Amino acid sequence: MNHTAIDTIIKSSNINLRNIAAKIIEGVRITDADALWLYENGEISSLGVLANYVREKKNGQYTYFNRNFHIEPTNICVFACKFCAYSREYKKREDGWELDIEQMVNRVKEYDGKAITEVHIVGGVHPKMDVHFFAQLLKRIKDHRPDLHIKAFTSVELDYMFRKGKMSIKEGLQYLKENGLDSIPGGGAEIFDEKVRLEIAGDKCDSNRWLEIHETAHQFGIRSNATMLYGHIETYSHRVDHMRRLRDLQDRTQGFQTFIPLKFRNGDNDMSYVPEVNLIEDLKTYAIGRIYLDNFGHVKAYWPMIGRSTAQLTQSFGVDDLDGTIDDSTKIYSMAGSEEQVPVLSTDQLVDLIKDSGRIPIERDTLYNTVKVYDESLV
Ligand code: V47
Ligand code: SF4
Repeated sequence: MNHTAIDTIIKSSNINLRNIAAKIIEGVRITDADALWLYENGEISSLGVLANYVREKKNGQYTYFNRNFHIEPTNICVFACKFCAYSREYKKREDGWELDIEQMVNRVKEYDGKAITEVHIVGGVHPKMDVHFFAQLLKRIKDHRPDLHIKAFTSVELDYMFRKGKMSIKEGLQYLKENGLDSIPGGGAEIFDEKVRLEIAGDKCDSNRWLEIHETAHQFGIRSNATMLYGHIETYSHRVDHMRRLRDLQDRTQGFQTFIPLKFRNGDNDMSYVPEVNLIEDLKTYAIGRIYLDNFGHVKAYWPMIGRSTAQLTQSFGVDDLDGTIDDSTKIYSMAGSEEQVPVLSTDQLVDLIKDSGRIPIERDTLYNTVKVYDESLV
């Protein structure tokens, strides 16, 4: 690893920056106050150097990706998050979509014979799709393709289906696991601060419940991801508070795989009046996430949302994983004004995008086992 850049920061005339850099080099966790200082005062090139130091210490020159596809069972939703451009009310369901099990299994069959390792299933919270419906869906997918890893349902969806099915979190997760659930995606976290959450996401699954579902999942050996929706009405302190709750949980379980900052996009939703943050703010958020979450193995950028050029750049600001490989068919972002209206990238294109950033692409499975290293020098 090239230490020259961080050595320069260690000699910086700014005592706060010097102290934070020293902690990072010594592997000492930074405090909430440090993270806040970096948000408020950290200049972008120093943040890049510090985040890249942590990134390379953890993941070297590797950038991971996996081959997955999405199924979105429905966009009908009982909730009305203000940032959401995707959901439709049940009473206006003719404007949305509702897939039945057969349609979703057929979607899986479209990938027969293709080297896909994961299906990511998330959608709106439909009042009529219950825990038994989803258990049956999982079972049908596993029966058809046992090797496919099923990453499914945000805590928001799980919370609703367990409550409706009168199941505890443990009972619900056990039931879904028996039917084929392998891991849980990171969505629905938004921002944990209760006041901001209430304002933007109403009465959906609260922060403690989101964390409790992930903690229980980890106790069952179900790994999960964690997102943070940033760049709307939250403050820097709210972002630090969000990450602190994740870091604390991770200390207890080690069950999170990756942290995924999600940039708020303001297209066609009830928060369209909130301007989107700029690139510097994006890079800052990735970098501070990488520095602060010292117990997370990976930081992921979801390229359809931020665009492929920014995704390339994030790899110098802590990111070691790019999601959204091939045929990315999710609508949650394209409906809110994502950078990539047709977010399709072939594996070869993604590999080139990573190589062009000077990193070594690694195809991984959901649990970060190596499927293939794309480095000619290792062949
Ligand atoms: O929870 C919704 C976000 C999330 C908007 O775990 C928006 O591997 C920005 O969580 N602007 C769902 N964000 C997507 C998600 C995800 C994506 C990729 C990978 C993984 C993973 C998880 O999308 C929601 C919400 O936070 N979202 N609307 C919007 N207007
Ligand atoms: Fe429903 Fe999820 Fe959209 Fe909120 S973000 S309205 S829970 S689909």
